Amino acid sequence: RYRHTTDDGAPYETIAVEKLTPIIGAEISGVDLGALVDGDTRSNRQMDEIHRALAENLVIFFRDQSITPKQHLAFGRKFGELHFHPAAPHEDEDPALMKIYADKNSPRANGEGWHSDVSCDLEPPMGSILYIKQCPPRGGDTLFANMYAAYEALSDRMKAYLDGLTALHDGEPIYRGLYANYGVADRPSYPNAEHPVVRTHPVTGKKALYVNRGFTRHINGIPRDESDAMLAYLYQHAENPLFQCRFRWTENAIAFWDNRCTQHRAMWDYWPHTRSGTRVTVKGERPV
Ligand code: AKG
Repeated sequence: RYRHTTDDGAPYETIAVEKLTPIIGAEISGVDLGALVDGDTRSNRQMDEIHRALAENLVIFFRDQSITPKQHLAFGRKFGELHFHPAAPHEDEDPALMKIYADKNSPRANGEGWHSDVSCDLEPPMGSILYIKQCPPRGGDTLFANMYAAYEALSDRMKAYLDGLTALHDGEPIYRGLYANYGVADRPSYPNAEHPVVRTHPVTGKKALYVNRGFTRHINGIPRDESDAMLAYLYQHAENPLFQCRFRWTENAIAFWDNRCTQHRAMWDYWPHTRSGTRVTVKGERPV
């Protein structure tokens, strides 16, 4: 049985942090992100506390934000260089502004299966900042899962088995189907990369399970049927609702998740309605 302990830590002073569950997710209030990025944030305690809230909760949410594409990009840059998606369509203003869009004519929607963003890149993104401007009347929630918790809940024998293993992550199966119909002008590339099955988060030093249904093809160095069985088990384990939260969007809400220790999936349960937004993605490091 998995026992999670939450350490609430010191109180926040410049933002309010309301946890969605004890295990993952928190809603942040008392911050105007547009004003925050336009101000001098180097000495800004709010930015430090947002960093801390992300590290503690893995995904954080902000409601009723009014930010321009420039401010969205600038907020992302506070956390590092921006990541450019290898295949997805982007807004005209900037190639780092990825479109998230589905309507009644869409053949597919983004992120319908559990994944960690672009884990097929050699240096997958550390975080993604999604700003949803148009919501369906209901539905279109996003689910997030804590991969530290998924790792910690494995048996000691399973942890020992996984120690040192790597897996191949491949973008092609997802991206070819998803973006083929978008009329992307540039020929998309479909990266692939090998990453440890269990990675250590560079900021918290904690171990997280790092295989996902979306991108992971096989575990290296073991027979294919063993890899298939092992991945099937790990996905089922990682998808336990115990490790999850579910965010119900409202217009102009923002979700900011850490891809290094979470997975997420979007619900496309709102057809024929439209859901639309943009994502800014922050570069990450090679997983170790
Ligand atoms: C992503 O941006 O990676 C998604 O999976 C889409 C999330 C969403 O639309 O809620």
